Amino acid sequence: MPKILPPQHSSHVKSNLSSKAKSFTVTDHPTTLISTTSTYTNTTADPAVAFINGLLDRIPLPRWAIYTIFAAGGLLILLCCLCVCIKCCCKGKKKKKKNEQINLKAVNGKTTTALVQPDVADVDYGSTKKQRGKLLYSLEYDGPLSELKLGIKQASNLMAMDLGGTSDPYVRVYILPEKSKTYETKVFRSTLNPVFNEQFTFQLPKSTLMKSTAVMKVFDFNRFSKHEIIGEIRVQLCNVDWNHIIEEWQELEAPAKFEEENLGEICFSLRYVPSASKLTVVILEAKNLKSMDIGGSSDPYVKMQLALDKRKWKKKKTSIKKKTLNPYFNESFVFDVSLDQIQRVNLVVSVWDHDAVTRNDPIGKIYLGCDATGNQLRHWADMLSNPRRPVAQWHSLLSAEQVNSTLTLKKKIPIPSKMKESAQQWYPK
Ligand SMILES: [Ca+2]
Ligand SMILES: [Ca+2]
Repeated sequence: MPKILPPQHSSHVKSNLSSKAKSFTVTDHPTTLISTTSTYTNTTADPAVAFINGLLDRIPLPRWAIYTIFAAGGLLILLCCLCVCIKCCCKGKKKKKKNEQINLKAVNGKTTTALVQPDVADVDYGSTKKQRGKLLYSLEYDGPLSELKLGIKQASNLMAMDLGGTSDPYVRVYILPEKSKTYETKVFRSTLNPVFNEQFTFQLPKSTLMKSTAVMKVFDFNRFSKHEIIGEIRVQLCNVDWNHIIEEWQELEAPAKFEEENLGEICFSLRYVPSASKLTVVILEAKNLKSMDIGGSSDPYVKMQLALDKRKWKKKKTSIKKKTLNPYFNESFVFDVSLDQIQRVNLVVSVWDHDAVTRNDPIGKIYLGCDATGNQLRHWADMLSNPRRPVAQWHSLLSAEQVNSTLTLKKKIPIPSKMKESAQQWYPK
């Protein structure tokens, strides 16, 4: 039934015809009183259609214009959906292709970082901070025995370091700054949630305990390449409440960039004889070297490299001392260096761990010479001011990265003596 509007209403409608009147079209039957444009569509009794028509009537545009806009909008949404679908399909295909490339390389027995790294980036996509996983450890101190017991219980959700999406985790533990002992847990193969349940004992008097830091480093074992660090935890022992046994889960942090850990010390003597143009280096011994092998030991040897004007020039190395962190070498090496050259050289001394199967790893490095500073420069200056006399000194090793970034050496320079030799071969006296 059409509504019969009271007179005051109709006057109100007329006065606001342009804006409000259309609301009255939402009726069961057309009302000729108000709208002429909508009446013919309102002949159906469907209230939903009537409602839509009412809405359309509110828009101050002709119907054909409204329909065109809706059609264009619909087409646009359809196009967007199509684009998203195509993009998704392409991404899937690309990933598949990448995996195939890696598998092919693996079959050939070669892997290149260039191929592996984009996949890692894919995994990290969207998260700014790497999730390294967490570690459950325990701490307990026995005062009368001066014993610190550090337990490595388990780890969870470790970062995957290998291609298969897993890691081969083990934990290395030591106490700084003493670093008298370094322990390692067993290696667990292909898991991100290893249960170690191992405990390590450190002899530490109470006074030392309060100045020490417990370091727990989680590594991924690799048989044929360098073990990669997954993350680490450092606990300052002065902040621990020793009245209780501590057992705590903690998130693994990114490893410290330049290790303040003790890499070891090396003792050698330097002697320079200007008249003979000879520099003699005697590698005497090293002590407290960092353990690089799983058994908690290393197989150290020492490399000496001379750089002239920051260019690699001459090198020599000692013999390898098997399974020791305190090797005794007492090996002498002579370099021909003129008085002019000695002002422009740097001597890089590095200690390496020999590995039979995998690549040898640098334990630590130092350099002496015209670009050196501190303790190293002093040793060099003492040698120069005491010609013909050997001067011995101990040096603390720095990380190889630290030294390499400070002393950036350029490519090797041609050796004049060799050129002379070959020239002599061609033109014998
Ligand atoms: Ca591995
Ligand atoms: Ca080794």
